[in-house]
Amino acid sequence: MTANDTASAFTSLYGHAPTGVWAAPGRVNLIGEHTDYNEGFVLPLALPHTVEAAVRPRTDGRLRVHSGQAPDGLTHDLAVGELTPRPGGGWVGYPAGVVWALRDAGHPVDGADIHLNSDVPTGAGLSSSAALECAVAFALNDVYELGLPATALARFAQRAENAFVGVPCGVLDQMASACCTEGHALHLDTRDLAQRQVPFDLASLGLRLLVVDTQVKHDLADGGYAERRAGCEAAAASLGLPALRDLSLDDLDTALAALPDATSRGLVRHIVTENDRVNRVVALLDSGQVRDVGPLLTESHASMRDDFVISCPELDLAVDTANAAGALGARMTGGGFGGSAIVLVEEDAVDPVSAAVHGAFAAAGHRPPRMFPAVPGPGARRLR
Ligand code: GAF
Repeated sequence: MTANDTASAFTSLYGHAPTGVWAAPGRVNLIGEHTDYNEGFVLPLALPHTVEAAVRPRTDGRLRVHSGQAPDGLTHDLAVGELTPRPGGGWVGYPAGVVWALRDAGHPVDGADIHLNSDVPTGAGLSSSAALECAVAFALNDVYELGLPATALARFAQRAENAFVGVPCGVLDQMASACCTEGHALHLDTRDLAQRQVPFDLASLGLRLLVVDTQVKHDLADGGYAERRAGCEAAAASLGLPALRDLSLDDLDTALAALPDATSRGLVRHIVTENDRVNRVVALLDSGQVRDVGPLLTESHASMRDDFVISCPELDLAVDTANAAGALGARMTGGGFGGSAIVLVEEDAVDPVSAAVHGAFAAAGHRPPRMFPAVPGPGARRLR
């Protein structure tokens, strides 16, 4: 996939050249899961996989969108003035939602022709939706000269997903796609979007981060995600806190004793310990103790499996098998209920660990996983 291919496809489709081509990446989250809508900490890195958007503005109030990956092959033609939130409306809701969110805030976006081209795996917990939203948001920001900073574009992308598509996600994925930089993980405080780029160069240390896409498709709209979010918000309210971010590790036991049931105790324990793990991982990266990050990844997985209850047999098998085969640590990444795991591994253990995971999936009768190394790439940008 190249920007020139995406531009040529645009030209054949619409009969005129695009103004430009923009790209926004998918992500893996190194640690800090479900902490974002609890106003806590996350540590994502951008994948080299991107959604590319070739875009040309229109002045007649029409929004035409086409995706090279959509099975229907259709070009959808919508009136920007009539866009209304439509939960469950399919992939068109992501670009349409970004146009709607910008216009709803008073930005003069009068229409566009858009062609999308993606190599971010979908339903794999790698943020294909946020990448799509960010590619479109960055393109519209440029072609309409809106002058919005990356953090504002990420917020518009999140609003598109929350209010237009109807998925109550936090801001992790959109901020990762908008603000990650090559060679770094993004330490983000999701309360005020304060951020720091943390150097993350595993190759120079003889290490690798493997992504294991279990091929179990997950959908954030399927209810489990919204249920966890509602449970966290209810627990914070019952503890008299603005958000679970405001509960410290020191006060955790007292808070747990005050909660009425095991489900809410599990949610709270995961969020408080996970925020602490994010900050411990950042401290280890800062002090060059990168191998010591491994056990914290595995602890995070156990917390999501046992306390937050968002893992699945394939994710557990990937994590357990990788660790038994010599990985330094592993965890599921993203929303859960399927999708991908990440594995921190010594370079010379990549082959045995990969073979062990493939073998375990075959023996269990699961679909073969897709595995690839994650090397932190750049965030959203104009390609041409
Ligand atoms: C999904 C959501 F979109 C994010 O906002 C975040 O909550 C993540 O799940 C879990 O950390 O990717």
